[in-house]
Amino acid sequence: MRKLFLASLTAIVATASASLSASAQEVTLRAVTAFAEGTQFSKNFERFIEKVNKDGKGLVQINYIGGPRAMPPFEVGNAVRSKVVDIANAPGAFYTNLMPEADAIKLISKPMSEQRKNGTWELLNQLHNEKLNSYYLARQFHNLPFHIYLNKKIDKLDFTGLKIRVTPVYRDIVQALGGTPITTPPGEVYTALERGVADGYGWPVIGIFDLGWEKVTKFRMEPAFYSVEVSVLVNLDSWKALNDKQRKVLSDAALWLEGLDSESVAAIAAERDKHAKAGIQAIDFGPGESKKFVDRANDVAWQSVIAKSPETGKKLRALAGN
Ligand code: 173
Repeated sequence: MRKLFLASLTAIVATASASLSASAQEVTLRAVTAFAEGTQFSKNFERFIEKVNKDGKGLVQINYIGGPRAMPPFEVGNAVRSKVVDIANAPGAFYTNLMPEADAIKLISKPMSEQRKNGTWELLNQLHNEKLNSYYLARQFHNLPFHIYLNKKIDKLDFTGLKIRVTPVYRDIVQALGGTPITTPPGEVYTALERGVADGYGWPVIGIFDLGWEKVTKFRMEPAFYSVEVSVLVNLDSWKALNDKQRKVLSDAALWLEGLDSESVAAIAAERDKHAKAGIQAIDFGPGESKKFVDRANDVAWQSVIAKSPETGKKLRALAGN
């Protein structure tokens, strides 16, 4: 009798600890994005989440909390730093308050496969570790540029008298050309244009249709410049708490996500076409002026990064090679 009791007790304990270790093995991470759900700069991150949730069954799952409805975009960096969330999808431009060097990521346009080999990823990861308490899991959109969109026609590269909506991505070049920068998150762009609070805005070559901005946009200024960057960051404590198998699910999905950049070329062509159909005209000052603009945009942005962080800024510029 006593033997039987002990045997069944052992069985119960064994079952209980098995399910305990099974559930302890599957970790659920909370994720937010700095862009509206379902829009261009959240979409691939959402595909990444789907992939992790499929490949990571029994190991690691992601609970997608959402975008700006859940958290203000400029708070996302701080949220991943302080572990309010475990994963964030955000551009460096939205957390330069915590990591001034994040403003340099837009100036690095080498493919991630190269950045992972030549030391760029390593340096940026180290900076994210130190300043954002985060692991730099992935960087998206290295081959997608930005533009300045305008509602007032200009006949030379001069923004004097123009108020232009910016984030840190465009602030230095807008100021260098005499414009007045107004910083807003993406969610406030439509109203700023509609009310004439802004005469134009900076944004990537794709994505203006997501929030209806084509209705309040007349011109797209050429040339395209910089390199869009939206990174996936994992809180460093959350990352360290994962085991090797769990980290592999995330790292493999990160490489897959970076591989989606191959879709950019077709997306750019389709979007420029869509601009034309929506009546958005290109303002183009020709190859000479365009080159001057791109060189100026690069120089003022690097100067600004190097002024804030001389040693690291110079290292990043050497790695970027521009
Ligand atoms: O314009 C912005 O809000 C911005 O900085 C950005 C950065 C990356 C992708 C999309 C927008």
